[in-house]
Amino acid sequence: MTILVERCEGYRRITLNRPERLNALTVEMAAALHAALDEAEADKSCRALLLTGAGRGFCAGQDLTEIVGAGPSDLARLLEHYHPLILKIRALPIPVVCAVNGVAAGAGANLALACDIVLAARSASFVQAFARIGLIPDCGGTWFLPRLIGAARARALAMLAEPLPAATAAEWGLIWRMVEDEKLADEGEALATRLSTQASTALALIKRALDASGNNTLDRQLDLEGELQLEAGSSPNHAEGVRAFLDKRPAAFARARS
Ligand code: T3D
Repeated sequence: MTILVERCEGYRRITLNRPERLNALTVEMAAALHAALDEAEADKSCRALLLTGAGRGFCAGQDLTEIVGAGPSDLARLLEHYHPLILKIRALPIPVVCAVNGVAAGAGANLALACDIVLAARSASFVQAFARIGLIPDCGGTWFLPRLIGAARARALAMLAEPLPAATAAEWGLIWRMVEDEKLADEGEALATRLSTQASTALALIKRALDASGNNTLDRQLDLEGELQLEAGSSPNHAEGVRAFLDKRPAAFARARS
């Protein structure tokens, strides 16, 4: 099995599972991952996802043995599999936590950056390895990097293809947080569990609003906020959140997405 999917209370854990190749991606694996995301979306009781890797790596990007001697049409075929995966993660109406347990290189780095909240182990690193093999960052790398860390750092990471240690990635704002290696699994689970108990409609709408902001003017974004706030405000979770605050008790949000 190239990926493992576990159903946990309120969320699903997806583990990339080709540890002998540092979980390098194959077309088969990308298809399995896409199917797992579709299934998670269809299951209304699933309110968060946790993505991580088996073994000492998170994901070493495209499995290079699969593209040896590949021509342009083969490369296009690969991108046909990867780009929908990235768009799918961004479009999912649930938060995706990525627990980067080791090196995240090439498409593997950008798969992690496509997720909503990225935690990384101290020993992990992020490598835009593409230029080393005569390619450009794909899977959204040229989009995510400048937005997350600014043009100067994005250019150097993409052109030099040097590993960025997790500590620096956190310091630069490429990821949410670095944690000690032995704490990564617990922290990832705690985050996914916590997100799964929050107001799911609000989290889905926050994701939509933030993703749209990069291409909006302030007045268009205010319009969007108004539209989405009306939707959030008419959800039973909003009423429960307010009642819980006034009752001085924890909110008991719906266990299923609407
Ligand atoms: O054209 C297209 O658009 C297609 C899409 C492309 C998107 C991409 O992702 S392009 C970038 C592809 N990825 C890379 O170029 C990274 C290649 N790997 C590395 O540079 C290094 O392995 C790492 C920096 C990630 C880790 O280094 P290290 O020293 O910790 O481990 P290692 O010894 O290099 O790797 C361990 C094993 O995994 C090794 O196999 P072995 O010798 O034990 O049998 C190695 O060959 C294998 N491995 C690592 N990465 C890949 C891989 N096998 C196939 N494909 C890989 N990407």
